[in-house]
Amino acid sequence: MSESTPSSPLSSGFVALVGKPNVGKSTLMNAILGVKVAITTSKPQTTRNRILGVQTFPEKGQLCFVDTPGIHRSKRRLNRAMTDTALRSLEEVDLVCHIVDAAEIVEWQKESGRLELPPPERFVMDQLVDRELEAVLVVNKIDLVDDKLRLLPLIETMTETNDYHDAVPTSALTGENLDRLVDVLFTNLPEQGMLFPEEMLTDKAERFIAAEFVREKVMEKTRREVPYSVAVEVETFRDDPRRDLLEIAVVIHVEKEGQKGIIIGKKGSRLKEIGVEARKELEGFFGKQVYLETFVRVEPLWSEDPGFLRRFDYE
Ligand SMILES: Nc1nc2c(ncn2[C@@H]2O[C@H](COP(=O)(O)OP(=O)(O)OP(=O)(O)O)[C@@H](O)[C@H]2O)c(=O)[nH]1
Ligand SMILES: [Mg+2]
Repeated sequence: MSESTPSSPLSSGFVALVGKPNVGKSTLMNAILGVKVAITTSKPQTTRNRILGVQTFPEKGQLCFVDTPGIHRSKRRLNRAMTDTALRSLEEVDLVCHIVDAAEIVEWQKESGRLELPPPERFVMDQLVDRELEAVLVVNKIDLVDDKLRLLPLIETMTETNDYHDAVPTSALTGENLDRLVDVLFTNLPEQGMLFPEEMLTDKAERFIAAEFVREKVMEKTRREVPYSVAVEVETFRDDPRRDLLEIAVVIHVEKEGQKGIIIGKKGSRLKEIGVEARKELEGFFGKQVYLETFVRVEPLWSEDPGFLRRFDYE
């Protein structure tokens, strides 16, 4: 054995991050990767695609996270496709992190006087049990819970029932206990060496990331149905090495004329803000200057159009 060979075998595998919308799946993946690969907002149903994020731990192995859209019920075609994407991701993973919101759980337990998971979380759990998947319960957002002892009975019950190998309280926002979660994940993954080259970060193309960063800003700056009526597409992505400049042009698709007006804002003020903030993030991610152009286009009822949904890899 050479000096650089790790003493214990390397474990690795695909780890799906699943749960209801807005529980912190994407925040948790970004926190462990140390890079923002998946967009996050305070609004539910932010993630729409399956996103791979790989983190290599030279001494331990590789965690290949599969971030997924939040599992929820809806009549809308886009939303049904999102939940289908999340459930389909379960077919190809070694381990599942079922992420729940600690504050919501504590609230529900107080109201109902029951120790089990609330119905939407039970629905997710049943999907894992039906598929006989190896799973870990992640009780996230513990920074929002004052009386953390209230979580202990749930954590005990959940591991006793054998539905989960372990239950780990975390805060993806503050980073609390994420190192413990990483250790728990490694103990539940097969010893199979590294699956990807060390420098691998994601399977998503630069164009996808660029479009998503813009969509994040649109979602943050709009309300009601508007954040859910937006799809962003990169029309131009040109790397000019001579000038160390990235030229990116995106189209923000909306469903109605009124939504176009909202996104553009008074004298173009909102679209300008979106552009400035997205550009800053893109420059941080790509490590070079970005020239970003934004256009808004009306595409009536795109969220019900199978062709459009396929074009965005939503369906
Ligand atoms: N206080 C607190 N907020 C958190 C924590 N983790 C995530 N959040 C916040 O919760 C919101 C939702 O986070 P996301 O990571 O987008 O949640 P998600 O589960 O990926 O949501 P969808 O993609 O919509 O399914 C954001 O405002 C995050 O900043 C946490 O541990 N504590
Ligand atoms: Mg997400």
